[in-house]
Amino acid sequence: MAAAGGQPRFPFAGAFPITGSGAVDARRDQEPDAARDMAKTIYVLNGPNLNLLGTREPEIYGRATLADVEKLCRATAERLGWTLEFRQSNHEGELVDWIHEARAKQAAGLVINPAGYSHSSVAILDALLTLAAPIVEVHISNIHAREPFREHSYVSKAARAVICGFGVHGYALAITGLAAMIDAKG
Ligand code: DHK
Repeated sequence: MAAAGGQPRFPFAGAFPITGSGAVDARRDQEPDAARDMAKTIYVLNGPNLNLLGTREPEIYGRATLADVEKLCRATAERLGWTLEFRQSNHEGELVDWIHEARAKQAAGLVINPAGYSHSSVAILDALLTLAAPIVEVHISNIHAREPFREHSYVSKAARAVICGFGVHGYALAITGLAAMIDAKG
């Protein structure tokens, strides 16, 4: 196909720009930075009612607040040289969206306390099963020493490790263990 001026015309030229090596090099310089950041990022996701930590059934979940847990997680991650995304939601779909985000951004690993959704959510399990990165499941309480319905967790099917019964210290153990798993692989 030739344009009026005798120049060949490529209808998809705009969609598939042919760039000089300078532009390609510039992109190459940028992309690895973002990829490198995410390669050092761990997601810590918290499910429903964990925003009430500290005041919710303290005889089971203790007196530490979610802000205390975040501080503990950040200190642990920082000591190990990891960056942290720390989130909590009372909504199943939002947790699923964050798992998709961790997948899309190629996070290095994910810690999740799915709280009540542990025992009911196939949607969260399915989302976790799409992640190539290792997953550690955390429960503050010992779910095996409580009501029978808490003994089964759907999420465990996708988890490389499960920690329960250590109180909020379990989060620090989860991050430490996850970091060791990632380092061992990479
Ligand atoms: C937290 C919850 O909210 C419960 O629904 C789970 C978990 C246990 C925990 O121990 O962190 O059954």
